[in-house]
Amino acid sequence: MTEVTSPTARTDAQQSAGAAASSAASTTESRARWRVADVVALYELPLNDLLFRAQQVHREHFDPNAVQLSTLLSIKTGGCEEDCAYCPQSVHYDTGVKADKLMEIDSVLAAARAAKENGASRFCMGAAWRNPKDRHLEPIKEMIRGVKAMGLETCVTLGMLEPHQAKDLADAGLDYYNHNLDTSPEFYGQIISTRTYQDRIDTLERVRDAGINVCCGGIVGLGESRRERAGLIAQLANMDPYPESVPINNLVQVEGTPLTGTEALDPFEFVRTIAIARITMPRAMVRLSAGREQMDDALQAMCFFAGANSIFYGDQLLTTSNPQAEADRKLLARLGMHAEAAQQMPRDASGCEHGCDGPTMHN
Ligand code: SAM
Ligand code: DTB
Ligand code: SF4
Repeated sequence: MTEVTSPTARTDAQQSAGAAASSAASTTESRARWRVADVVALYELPLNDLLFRAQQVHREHFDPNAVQLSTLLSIKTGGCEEDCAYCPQSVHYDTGVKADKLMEIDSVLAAARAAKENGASRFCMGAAWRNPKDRHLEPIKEMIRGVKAMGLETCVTLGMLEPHQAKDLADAGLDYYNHNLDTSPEFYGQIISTRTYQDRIDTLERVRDAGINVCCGGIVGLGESRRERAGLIAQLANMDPYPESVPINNLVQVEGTPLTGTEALDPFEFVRTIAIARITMPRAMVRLSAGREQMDDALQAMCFFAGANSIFYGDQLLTTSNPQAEADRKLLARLGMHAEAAQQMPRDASGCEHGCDGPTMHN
């Protein structure tokens, strides 16, 4: 039977070190390799066993009742030349999304100010580009500096980057770059034909080399198999180091895209995916991303129990809607959860015996 308690170590030395260490908090975890079969075995656990393990891992590293809030803004909407089959912003599909120019800096900063006042701690700016041109980066760097000056963390997602562009963004003080692997290498070709999996990995390496935190996850409900979902998680978890932030999107079906009409994913399979992201990437922020508006409160609560500790907060994602901020505040209050004001620092192995995150938790 497949071992489901730990990833496969790369070397004998790491293997013996890994065996001696506890399953989740080991210092060898970032060097350990998850085989797709290991991840499939996690998917096959009874749901209660999987959730119990995920919650244990979650509590070893985070305050289980804290949620980080990121607000998204589409700073350049539509007209994208890529053909991602899920995306309403691709020129290849007739979805009614019209192509806009890059927003003015002042309007972006006004939106960031509103997000801050509403309680967000991170502001994410998304552009529907295959890749930005160098001339686009000047205003975007201004936006990053302006948003940072408000005390918000910054994230941008602009498509593929050249090494000098990643460095430029790092010099402007960018905290996170979002670029998703989206799905497994095997299924990828059925979803996107205009750029390769390796293109995505190259950009992620450039972001990492520039010293920017990596926000990288994927999208489920595309019609992929469980093994292909496991393949995505294995790819993410085997990045060395794995991403600091892992958005898990559930497909929002938009009329006009080729994926409209795809059979919806079993909600428990979505919860399992969150739990497995938590177990395989213990210190990452796991973000319950697109698709939340289609979930009821109980399902979202299960996702938090499974280890999700970040959400997109604000009435709009990029082109589709998100739960109203007021509804999210009420949900968090009903669950006894609270918004994380700033970056949640993962608890280290010497963390407080009460399961707190450090001295500030005792105030
Ligand atoms: N153009 C950039 C790129 O592709 O990297 C940035 C924006 S793109 C919209 C960011 C991510 O949003 C995609 O990688 C995908 O995971 C997610 N996404 C896009 N459309 C979606 C949809 N209809 N439902 C769920 N997630 C979606
Ligand atoms: C991510 O993984 N999900 C966000 C963010 N990164 C940029 C985008 C979700 C988009 C959902 C479809 C839309 O609103 O257009
Ligand atoms: Fe373009 Fe990004 Fe949409 Fe793909 S996901 S079509 S790259 S905006």
